[in-house]
Amino acid sequence: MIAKLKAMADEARAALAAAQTEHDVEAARVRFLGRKGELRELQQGIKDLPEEDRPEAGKLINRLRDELEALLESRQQELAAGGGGAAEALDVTLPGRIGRIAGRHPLMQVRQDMIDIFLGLGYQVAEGPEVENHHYAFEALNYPEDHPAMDEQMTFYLGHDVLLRSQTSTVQIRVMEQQDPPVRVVVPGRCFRRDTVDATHSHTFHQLEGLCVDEGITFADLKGTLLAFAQGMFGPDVRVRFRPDFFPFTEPSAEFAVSCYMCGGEGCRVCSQTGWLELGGSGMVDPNVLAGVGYDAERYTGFAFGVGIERFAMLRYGIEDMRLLYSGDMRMLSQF
Ligand code: 2NL
Repeated sequence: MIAKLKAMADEARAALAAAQTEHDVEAARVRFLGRKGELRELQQGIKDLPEEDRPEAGKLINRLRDELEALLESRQQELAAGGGGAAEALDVTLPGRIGRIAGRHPLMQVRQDMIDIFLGLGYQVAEGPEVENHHYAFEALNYPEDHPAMDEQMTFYLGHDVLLRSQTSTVQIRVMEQQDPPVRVVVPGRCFRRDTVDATHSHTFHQLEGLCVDEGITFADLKGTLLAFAQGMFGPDVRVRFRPDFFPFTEPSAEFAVSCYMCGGEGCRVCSQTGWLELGGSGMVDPNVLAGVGYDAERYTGFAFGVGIERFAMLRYGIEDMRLLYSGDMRMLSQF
């Protein structure tokens, strides 16, 4: 009896492994597990066994039935999946799953466009620490000892003489310490100010500053460079305007603005009817700053400027609330 069962089991396994169609599987089911199948036939032979062997044989038959049913089921599924085996259930002709492709954050797009313009003008890009000390943040930039920018109300202090930079000028100082003129460098980077967050202010923001130092650099070079920058960013038809301003590190100093790219200077909603968009500050590097890094301030002159990257991004993309730039909200970011 047991030998017969084993022989039947081997045959059934072989038949299933050889089955090539769902029809073959069904035929095997009828032959081995069907109402008049081989297993049923053997089961009926149990009653002819000696009394003490019957429970053992019954158990064996039940186990075999479970095994064969499971085998049938899995073979059936393999064939239904369209292949002769598990390996072939993979259809290599199906198109792959396409992952989501990331894009640059709008701030970083604008930053790169700015950098590209200056690369075209022969500038290099430098970056430096966000955590600074009094010397680089203020002293080297010709701030007087009692300047309010050093106040805890305006600058984040992490400890005694450890603070977060509020502009990237600290890096230009480091560049000048490292190399002699000519210097042509732009410095993009994150800056920090103790501002209350609203639609146009953020405690953490981004700047791009530029510095050019060489023999014979004049304010005309500053104007021509910032005109090229403005036209690169807003198109060939824009004009630039300079008005007197004050910074400790430049003399003379000037704020600069671009004629409104929207209305051409007529006055519209974008420029608040002024015809101009203020972009940043600029000026001729104060001789004290040049002398402070060891340059001969009689021989070399230079200009410098600084702009906020958020401002440009908001203008270009029509973003009216700066906080959206930091929200990480995909409904916002996926538009760029
Ligand atoms: C602004 C003003 C400015 C500079 C930044 C600079 C750097 C060195 C020396 C001299 Cl190392 N100047 N940077 C100069 C003028 C203005 O930024 O309003 N930025 C948004």
